[in-house]
This record gives sequence, C-alpha cells and structure tokens, in this order.
Amino acid sequence: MSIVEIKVPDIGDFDEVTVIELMVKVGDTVKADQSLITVESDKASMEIPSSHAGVVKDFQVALGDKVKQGSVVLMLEVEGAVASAVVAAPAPQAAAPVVQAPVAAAAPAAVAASSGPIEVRVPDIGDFKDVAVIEIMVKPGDSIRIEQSLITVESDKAAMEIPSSAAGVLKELKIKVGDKVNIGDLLAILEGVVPTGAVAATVASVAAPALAAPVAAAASVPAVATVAAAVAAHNPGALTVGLPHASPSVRKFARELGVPLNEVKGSGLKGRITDADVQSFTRSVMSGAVQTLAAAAQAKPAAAGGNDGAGLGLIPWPKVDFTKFGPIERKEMSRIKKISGANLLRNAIMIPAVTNHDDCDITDLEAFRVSTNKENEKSGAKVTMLAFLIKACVAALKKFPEFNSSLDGDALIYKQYFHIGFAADTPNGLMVPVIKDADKKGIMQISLEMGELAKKARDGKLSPAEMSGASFTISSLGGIGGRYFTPIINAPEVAILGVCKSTIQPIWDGKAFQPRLMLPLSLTWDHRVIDGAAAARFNVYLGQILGDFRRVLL
Ligand code: CAO
Repeated sequence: MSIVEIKVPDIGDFDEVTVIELMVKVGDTVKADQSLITVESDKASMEIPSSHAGVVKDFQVALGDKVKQGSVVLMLEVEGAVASAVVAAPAPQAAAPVVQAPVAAAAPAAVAASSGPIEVRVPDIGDFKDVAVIEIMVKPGDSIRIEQSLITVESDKAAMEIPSSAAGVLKELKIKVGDKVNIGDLLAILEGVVPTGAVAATVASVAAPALAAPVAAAASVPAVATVAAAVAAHNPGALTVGLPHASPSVRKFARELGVPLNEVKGSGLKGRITDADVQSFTRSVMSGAVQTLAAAAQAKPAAAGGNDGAGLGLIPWPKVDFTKFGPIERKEMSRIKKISGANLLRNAIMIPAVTNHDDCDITDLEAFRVSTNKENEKSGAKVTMLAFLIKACVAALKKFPEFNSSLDGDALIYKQYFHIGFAADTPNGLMVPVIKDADKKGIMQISLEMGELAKKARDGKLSPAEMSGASFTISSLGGIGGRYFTPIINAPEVAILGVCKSTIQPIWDGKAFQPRLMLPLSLTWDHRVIDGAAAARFNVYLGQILGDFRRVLL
C-alpha cells in the first residue's frame, strides 16, 4: 500500500477554477479515471478524474476552494508501491489534445486576419465525438468579441462554451440547438476585421511551442479545448450526479442573482436550465408566487428535525463509516441535547448575529466580593461574580432597552421586566434557568437563587416555568477558563453576554502599567435589532458598572 497525491491536471489557460462538487467521499473506493470533483470557471465545468484506483483517505480541497494545475485534490491509498508518492493526476494523454486544440479553430481565424467573412469552427474538443449543442448564446446581427461565448455544447462529462476565435458581426449561424458537432464543424460566419497582432501574440503565448501546424487562433479557444481534454481522460458513461443541468454561464448568472439552481425547472433540451428560466424563477420569487427552500426553511425552521441540510438547499451531511478508521461506540444523544441542538441550529442560521469582544476591570469588584464572602463565611452565604454580572446587565438593559426586546414581525416588543437566563452546564447538556425580576432582587438573593437553580438543572429537576421567560441571557465560562467565545443568541431574545475567566493584565493608567483583574466579555447581538455602535456602548457601559457599581445610582 502507498499513498499518492491526486492533483489537478493541466487545465490550460485557467488560472484558478472553483471546486463546485465533491463526487466521492473519504473511505470510497475509486477506479482509475473515475471523476473525483467537479470544478468550474466562467467558461466551463469539468470533472477531475483519478489517475489511480484506490481508497480515498483524505480530501485536500473543500467546496468553494479555488484550485489550479498542481493543486492536491486528495490523498489516495493505492495497492502496492507507486514509483513516486506525488502523482501528476490525469493521464498525460489528456495533455496532448490541449496543445492541439488551437489548431482547429486557428485556421478560420487566420483567414479572417485580412478581413471579409470569417468562419468560426469547433475547436479540438479532445476525445469527444458528437457533442450536443444545448444553447446558442448569440444571434445574427450581434457584434461578437474575440473570446465571446457563442454556443454551449455538452457531453456526459462536461459542459463547455465555445468562444469565438474572431471579432466581427455575426452574419449567419450554421448550427441549431440539438445539433451534434465535432471538431472542425462550421459554427458561424462573421464579418469583420480581426486584430491580427493581438491574436497572434496570444496564440504564441498559449500554444506555440508544441504546435507543428500553422497557428493563428483565438485566445480563449485553447482554454475551452483544454477543458475538453482534461475531461477526455474520463471513463465515459458515469454522469455528473447532483449538479443542476445548466451551462457554466447560466450557473454564473444564477449565482450573481442568488438563485438556487437546483430549485429552477429547466425548459431547455433534456430539462436544461436556461438564462430565461433563471430570470423567470427570479420574477416568481420577487412576486411572491414561489418561495425558495431556504426561505421556506426560515419560515418553519424548528420543524427541521432533519439535520441533513436538505431543507436549506445544502448538500447532504456527510455519511461516513467510521469503523473503516478505527473502533467506535455509538451513543444516542440526550433528549436535552437534541432539543437544544435544534434550537441552537435555528438560532445560528436565522439570526444575523455579530459578537463584540471587550475587557473590563473587575479588580475592585472582585476584592469586594471576596471580602463579602469572608464576612459571611459562617452563614455559608456566598456571592458569585455571575450575580454581579446579572445586576450589571440589568442596569445596561435599562439604559439600552433594545437589548431587552424581541422581534415580532416588523415590530419590536420592549419588555419592561428583566428576567435573566444563565447557561448551566449539566451532565445531560446545556440548560438555561431564569432568574425572574432580577431588577427587584439583591445580589445575595440572586446568588442564592442561582445556586438552587443550577443544582436543580444538574439534577434534571428544573420545571419548564423555571426555564422560560428570559429577556436576556448570560453564559459564563469564567469558572472554567478561556478568553473569548461567540455565544449563540437564545431566540426570541436579541442578545446574549458571554463571559470568560478573568486574569490579571498590565493596564496602563497614564503613568505606569498596573496589575488589574480584567474580565473578558463577548456580547452577541441580533443585527436586525441592534447596531454595532449600540453594542459597543452596551459593553462599555457594562464595563463601567462592573468597574464601579456606584454608577448604577447615577
Ligand atoms: N473569572 C474568574 N473566575 C471565575 C469567573 C470568572 N469570570 N467566574 C467564576 N469564577 C470562579 C468562581 O469565583 C468560583 O471560584 P470560587 O469557588 O473560588 O469562588 C469558580 O470559578 C467556580 O465558579 P462556577 O462556574 O462554579 O460558578 P459560577 O457562579 O461562576 O457559575 C454556573 C455557575 C451554573 C453558570 C456554572 O457552574 C456553569 O454551569 N457554567 C457553564 C455555563 C456554560 O456551559 N456556558 C456555555 C454555554 S454555550 O455552550
């Protein structure tokens, strides 16, 4: 057994292409030439095949990554020893047509260099025979630029746009949708003058060294032909699974409009999605006649017992057979974890949340807390930092009432009560008991109540009433450690304060550094309701109060 790196092959002119689909997963056994990923430029989509048979060990790319020639796609475990651990992926034979590519398209352009009618022909599209014309992107009378895409052709492995090898006015189209074309077939007749110098220069830089035949072709033809060539090494037969049936330019157009292509019904040949389909889908959504799946999921997210992402139009959650990698044990999640998980997922997806981090000086407050606890040692009553935090938050919520609000459609509900939830870590998972009317209670009472509620939470004895009605939540990891984190808002609240462990920091007092006890604050807020400036002010004010509680009285 040995491990080989499967790399992106020569993809010609394309600097970078985007990974739009992973066609295999870790643990899969793949055949040589089997497609591994699909990549896409604005001109073509293509599948990158495996140069070896083996088992996929580890992906080195993710969806959305930009890759180029030589980028490692994945690590493959192959039978026996391989001469080099680094394998240049798709077969060298794929490269040959790439170099040849300009030739076919070159001839007409060469003729055109003088002026008069220019024939544009199908360039070398590698091994493909009889590829179907699925889209015509221009019409007679159009002014055509060099490299402008004229038609889209499609095989079972790739869709590619054929660009014009010359500039001019389109006089006549020689093909129609549904026609099958091959290298050298006449596509169109242009009339105009080709800027000869520019063309020749481009061609020279693209293909000259390896070409024996006379060349004077269009700049982008090699790129498209390269696509075909890269794909040509594939085992024909297996179709791309899961990709919407659309040309790269339509996909780009859909992306620009934010249209989920997998929800668009194609009206083209074999259900292919066209520009017009994308436009009509957009119009339907705008008019309210159609709702995207993502919008539908937003409207009814809590029911998303399905956590596979399908409801959001996402690719499915990866299903991995972990036993392939080592021993495992499967345990059902606790009921609390399942419930809180569904809520956290909804809140994370639906709320445009932002987190502001800050530090505040609690040196004096902590000294006060410690001395108070010392005084009360005999009674056993203990005040906690969290109780002070709750009180300080109440003061900040009074000063910034939108933090104590909830969204109700287009309106805000401002609560005139101050019920503060606090996250409690329990053996069964996260629970959030609520201190009701915290504004009306003293620190001692809050500390006592918190201790009781936290114990009930750990013992699984909290009643639903003790966990409901919070208008703001605090999540304290101060007793554990860490610096900052990004807590998830407990909807329908609009903000949550995360607190981590205080540490002594050197703080400049204008003359010297002083050792001060600094408390890290992480305030997450709903940007639909709260602005960044308000969040910063909230943190500053909270810090001022924790620095000197007398400010509450001002
Ligand atoms: N900085 C430094 N020390 C801190 C501190 C802070 N910010 N906050 C608490 N401490 C100290 C306490 O003073 C206490 O020390 P002493 O016993 O010497 O006084 C010690 O840490 C333990 O505190 P605690 O965490 O048990 O008590 P608490 O009142 O601070 O918190 C509770 C109670 C229920 C909030 C806490 O036990 C808990 O469950 N925290 C986890 C919350 C959580 O999971 N949040 C994440 C939610 S997102 O998944």
